[in-house]
Amino acid sequence: MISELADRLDRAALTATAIPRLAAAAGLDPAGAYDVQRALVERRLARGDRLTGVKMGLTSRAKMAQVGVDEVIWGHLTDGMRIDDGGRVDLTRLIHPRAEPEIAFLVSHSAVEAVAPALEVIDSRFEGFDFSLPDVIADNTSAAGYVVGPWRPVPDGLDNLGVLLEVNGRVVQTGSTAAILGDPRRAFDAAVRLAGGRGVELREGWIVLAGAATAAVALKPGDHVRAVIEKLGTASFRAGS
Ligand code: OOG
Ligand code: MG
Repeated sequence: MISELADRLDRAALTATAIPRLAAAAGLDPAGAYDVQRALVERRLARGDRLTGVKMGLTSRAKMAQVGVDEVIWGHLTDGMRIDDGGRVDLTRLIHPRAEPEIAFLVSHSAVEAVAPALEVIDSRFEGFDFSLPDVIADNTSAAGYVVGPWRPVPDGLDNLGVLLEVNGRVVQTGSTAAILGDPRRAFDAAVRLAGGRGVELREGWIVLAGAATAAVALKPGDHVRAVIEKLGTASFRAGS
C-alpha cells in the first residue's frame, strides 16, 4: 500500500496532474504518511536526484490558517528542486504553484553555520490545493522548488526581522520572522528533532528551510517574485512557461 500511494504521488508530480486526496481512504495516520513520503523521495533518488536538506512546514499561524492544518510538518529537499537565485521556474511542469518567503539555514555538524533569505515554490499534488495532515505529509509537504539568496553569519536577533514577499515589484505579503515559532531557530531545532526521529540526520552542507512567515501566493507566467528579509537581503526568481 505504501508503495502504491507513493507511485500515485510520484506520477502526479511527474505529469503535473492533480489527484484526489488519498490518506483517508487508505487509513493513513501521520506515521504512515511519513513512510509514503520516504518511499516517494526514494523514487526521486533512484532517478539520480540527491538529498540537499529538509524543509519545515506550517511553522506559522499564517500558513496553518491558509491550508487548514495546524501541525508542524517536515519534508525532504533534493537538488532537482533547486532554483538559482535570480533564475527561472518552468510553470508548465507544475500544477498550481505558489511562492512563499522563507529563511534558510546552512547546516554544519548538526548546528547552524549561516543564514540566507530564501523562497519556496510549493505545489500540492492534490486537487484544489486541499488536503488533510497525512495527505500533505505523504506529498512531501507540497515541496516543489526553492531559491536561496546569499549566505551570511547568523545575526543577533533573528527573531523579529521584517519579511516581504513581492510580485512584480509590488508587496503582496508582509510578516515577521517572529511568526515562525517565535524565532526561526526553533524551526531549525524542530528539524533536527523531527527528521532525526525518523532516522534522517542533518548533514554538513544541507539546507533547512524554516517555514514561511506569511501565506503563499499563486504564481502566473511572467511573475517576478522576490523575498526581502530585513538584515538578510533578497532572493528572487522569475516564473516562465
Ligand atoms: C504545505 C507546506 C507548508 C510552509 O512553509 O509552511 C510550507 C502547503 O502549504 O502546501 O512549506
Ligand atoms: Mg514552505
